[in-house]
Amino acid sequence: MTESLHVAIIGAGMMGAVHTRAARLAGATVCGIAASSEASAVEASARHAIPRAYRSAVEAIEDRAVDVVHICTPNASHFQLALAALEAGKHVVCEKPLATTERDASALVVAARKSGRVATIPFVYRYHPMVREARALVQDGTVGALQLIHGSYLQDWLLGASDTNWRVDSAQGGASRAFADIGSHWCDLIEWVSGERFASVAAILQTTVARRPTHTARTFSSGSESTDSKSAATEAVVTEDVAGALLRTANGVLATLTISQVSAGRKNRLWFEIDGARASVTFDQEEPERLWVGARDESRLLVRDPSRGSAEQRRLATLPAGHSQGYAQCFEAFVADTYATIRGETCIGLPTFEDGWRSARIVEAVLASSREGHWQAIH
Ligand code: SOE
Repeated sequence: MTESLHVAIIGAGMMGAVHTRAARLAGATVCGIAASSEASAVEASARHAIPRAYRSAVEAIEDRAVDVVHICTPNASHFQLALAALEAGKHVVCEKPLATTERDASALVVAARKSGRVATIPFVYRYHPMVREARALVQDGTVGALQLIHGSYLQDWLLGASDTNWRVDSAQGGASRAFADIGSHWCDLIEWVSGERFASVAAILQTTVARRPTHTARTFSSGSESTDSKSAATEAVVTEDVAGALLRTANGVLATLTISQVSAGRKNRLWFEIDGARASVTFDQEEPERLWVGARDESRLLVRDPSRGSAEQRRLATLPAGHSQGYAQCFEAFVADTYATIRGETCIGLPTFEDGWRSARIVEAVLASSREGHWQAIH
């Protein structure tokens, strides 16, 4: 039996809990947790039965017992923490976006390459078994030459004028909010499933809720993804609630994308369709057990089934057909693949810091296009 990996979690919010659970299910020992203050680290360590509450993130990174550091803090802290963890010789799992600027994301890729450590980023929707099936259908020619890609990623958790979160604050979340937070998932997924690379973009970002309560949470303490600590005062919102983007791939395929965090009733609806010369494939993250395959004569609904379909669908379908898998299993598979890679195995489609940097380049082109009002190249 291989020895269990030892893990430190930095960040005690919703994502800290998701990472802790996935680390344990993948067989790791969670040694300790750091939060925005020692008191919240103590509280989180008791809540998750984690033996050690670190006094600071630095203490977590310097813990000699730790092999892997999971960074689950607000975006603006990712760069410094990931860099420090790599320099301390740790493997790193860093929440997305990898950094709030393309330059910092690129520096992290350099640091990761130099360290020789495994450095991954949870673009976890790649881990839906039916997403793997969609990719296989593109790769085996079932879909045929690509004609058009379209889709959206819609949420409603910031619909109300009283809703806020650290992500709204550009100092903590970065210059782009909705696009960097969820548009990044869609772009990563499409490039990975279709094999295409976006080469240019024309985008418009808009703020639809002009003022929101001033956010008062400390650096990375919030316990939920929805609204958290806020004051009665309001302030002008500078990050976008909605975005529209036209993209063209290097092979000339057109893609259209709609992003929103203010679409009533849409909770986490990442949806895409890839239309080819022979067939179309459609995936909906809120109905992840199925994949619609459209054809002129006869359309089909494929259902996740560990005994059917592509090798990667079978590998990731850990529950029998009809016993729903979802987001949690995606996250668990991503963390398990990260640890398997640390042990020297090769895992298909593991998103790394290179993918985080790629995403930062797309986000920066989107911001520039919206600001300047014209097409931008994506390098
Ligand atoms: C909030 O918009 C959020 O939690 C994102 O930050 C995640 O990356 C996405 O998977 C779900 O929504």
